[in-house]
Amino acid sequence: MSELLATYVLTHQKDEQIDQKAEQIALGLTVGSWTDLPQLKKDQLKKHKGRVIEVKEKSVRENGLVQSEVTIGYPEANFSTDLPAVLTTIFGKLSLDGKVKLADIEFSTAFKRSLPGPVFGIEGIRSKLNAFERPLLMSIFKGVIGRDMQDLKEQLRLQALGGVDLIKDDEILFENPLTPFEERIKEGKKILNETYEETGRRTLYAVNLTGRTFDLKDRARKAVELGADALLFNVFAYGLDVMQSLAEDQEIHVPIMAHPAVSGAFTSSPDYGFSHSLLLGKLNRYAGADFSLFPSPYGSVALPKEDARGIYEACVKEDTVQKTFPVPSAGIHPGMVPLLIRDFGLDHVINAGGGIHGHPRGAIGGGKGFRSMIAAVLSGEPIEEKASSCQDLKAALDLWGRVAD
Ligand code: 1AE
Repeated sequence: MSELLATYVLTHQKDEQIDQKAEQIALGLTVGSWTDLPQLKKDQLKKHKGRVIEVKEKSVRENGLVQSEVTIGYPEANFSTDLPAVLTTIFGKLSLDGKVKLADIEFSTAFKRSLPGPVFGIEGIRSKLNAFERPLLMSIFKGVIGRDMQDLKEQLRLQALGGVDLIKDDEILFENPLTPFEERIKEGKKILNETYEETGRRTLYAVNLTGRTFDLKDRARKAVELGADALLFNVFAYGLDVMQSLAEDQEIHVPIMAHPAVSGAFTSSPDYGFSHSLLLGKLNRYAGADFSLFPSPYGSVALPKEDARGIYEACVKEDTVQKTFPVPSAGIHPGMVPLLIRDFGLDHVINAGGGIHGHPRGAIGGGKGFRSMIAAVLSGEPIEEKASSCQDLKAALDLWGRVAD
């Protein structure tokens, strides 16, 4: 009988009986309730009751509270093959029941067959761009709310000429009369074809897929029909299952870029919610994200390094599904590139909004400064030497400096 394993971290008083609590969870989230149910049948218990697999003490905090790790096995016969059913079973009422954090889920191989994973993945994205053996570079439209198509087109052109591989909409750009969704796609395509003719470099544009949930598929299909390269998606405002449905739709055959907006409400507490690696790494990946954006350890919105690394690992480790491109983001500038490459290797996307547009020589200089820094780190050329031959890198380092940890 197939089982799904859920690992929780419980924060509790030293004298609390965690073995008992674990048994209550295993029974309460499957066939039992808070009171005895004498009518439970033996064969029902055998087939449907959760089982406690492991209970171990993890750490004792300064305030005396203990953290214990509890792993429960849930019979997959209890739920249908969809993430809402899984999450409601293993972390439904339990998520409201004291200091419990869902650290990890281990799906059976059979269950994993129902999850699409990224349709393109790291390999597919690299092939589209013909860019290998280096981190990709992405920039973000900034300050475009209240601006018209002319401004947007100019910003797109400058970003592409700076040498970025990808450009994404700002996640807070929604349908609006000045820069409508369909216009952004059509006009964006023209501009990026022009810059391709000029530079020979492909740049992909991820347009923000927004609106009411039940309109999303039609909007996404329309986007693809108009030639959209990729879709940005605020997955945690909608839900993982919504993203999964988009990824599974063969008419929506474009990469999906999962934005972490709203996820902090589910992940940031040490005692409640989901672990970062589970939500932004594993679940995003299984539900079909080709890219997962998350705060890096270094910028304006930062995660502890072990959390950021945990997301990265969950995106790229060998599995039955393709790999998701990890995108450590927020407040990134060229002075952080050596640390980003050290921490996340070649298979990640360096993503910057302010670090491109705020460059003293404009967005073209911003992109070039990043590309030059990436080249220096990969070739081992001393940064000072590279900066002396590249004005754009020098200007970025003069303004923002280098970051060390
Ligand atoms: C964690 C997501 C980062 C993001 O989407 C964004 O817009 C970052 O902007 P900058 O690079 O901080 O200006």
